[in-house]
Amino acid sequence: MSLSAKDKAAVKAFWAKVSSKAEDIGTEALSRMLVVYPQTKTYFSHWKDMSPGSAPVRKHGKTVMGGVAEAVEKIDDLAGGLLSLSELHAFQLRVDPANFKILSHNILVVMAMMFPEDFTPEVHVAMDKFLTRVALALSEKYR
Ligand code: HNI
Repeated sequence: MSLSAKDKAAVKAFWAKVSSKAEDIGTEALSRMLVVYPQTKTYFSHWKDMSPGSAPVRKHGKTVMGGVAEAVEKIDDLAGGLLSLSELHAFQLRVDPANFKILSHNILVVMAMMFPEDFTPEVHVAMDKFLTRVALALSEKYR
């Protein structure tokens, strides 16, 4: 399930269109993840407020999408490009890698919601494959 040249071009073009809204995408995706998959809340118990759109959710939504932006830049070598982020999640944060799939799904849902015109079937396939590869790259250091 590797990304074709066409997929990569579609990811880059879509990201160029939506990246100015990265903070909103991240906030909505994280908000939904915490509501729809409440088991993910355990990692954020140190936050004052985990409710949708709260200040820490917004701040972390922006941070996570910074990671996605980095992944778009490193699209030709995701495992290498996301290595230190993978190490951080594996050894320090100890996030169960099953959760990467869950957040990726939420990011995809929110992108479809926020950009229905640009989210064509081709973009859908490319972004789905890309986010799956990102989740896989983040899981790299777990074994
Ligand atoms: Ni994640 C911190 C990117 C999925 C829990 N995470 C970060 C940081 C980035 C990041 C960037 C900040 C790193 C730093 O400080 O150097 N995380 C990403 C990306 C994904 C992801 C790109 C997947 C698309 N993280 C997840 C998931 C969880 C998660 C699925 C848990 C459910 N991340 C964390 C936690 C922190 C974190 C916890 C520390 C934040 C804090 O406030 O303590």
